[in-house]
Amino acid sequence: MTITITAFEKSPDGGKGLARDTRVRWALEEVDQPYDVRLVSFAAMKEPAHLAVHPFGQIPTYEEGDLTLFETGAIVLHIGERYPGLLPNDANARARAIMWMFAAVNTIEPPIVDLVTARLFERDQPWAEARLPLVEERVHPRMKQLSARLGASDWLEGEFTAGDLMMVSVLLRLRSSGILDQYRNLAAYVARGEERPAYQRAFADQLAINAPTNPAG
Ligand code: GTB
Repeated sequence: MTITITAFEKSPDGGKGLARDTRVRWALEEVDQPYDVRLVSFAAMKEPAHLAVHPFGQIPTYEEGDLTLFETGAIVLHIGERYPGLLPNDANARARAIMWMFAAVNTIEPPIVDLVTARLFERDQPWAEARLPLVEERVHPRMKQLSARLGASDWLEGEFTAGDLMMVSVLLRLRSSGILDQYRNLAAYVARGEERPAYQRAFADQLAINAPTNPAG
């Protein structure tokens, strides 16, 4: 059955892989499933055809036969349950991997999104200078706690799982702030994720669409 995802027609990051379709691409590459991509413009995302697939008018979405999904956590979980390679067979290990997926999107990602928003989109606001340090301060406790838990391990629960895929994807958005590099084991963890051949393929595929030199972009 053909899998189709949606992605930005032109990602604002110019192909750095920070838009959330990259994590879905990565999951599909990890489980070796081919997929099509339907590119959507910002305007098209708010039109009825796309809103029927994604009620909040965002990317990415996932279509497979009569199944339509939005929310990257749900999409990656579905991929992990449908195809081997991302979730352990052992029930407890599987539950722990899913726990880390939730931790990534529910505990780690929100302060990071606030920081990215403050750094990139609120810079010109009169209150930006006062707000930025506050937002940064909220990221550090989570980084410290995650760093302590990961310790010297390669992955959060022994083997690589969908929990790592989501966590690395979320942490990647911190890199440009310089904060990720302040936590050496987390920076190395993210680099390990990026070194995976499946990530490399996912990254290259989104770059092919979004690179500034792409005449179609
Ligand atoms: N919780 C949802 C999920 O995980 O699927 C969040 C989806 C989401 O935020 N999608 C964004 C979107 O469609 C794209 S990824 N935004 C358009 C809109 O809301 O109108 C967020 C994003 C956008 C751009 C960059 N960038 O350029 O660096 C990085 C991340």
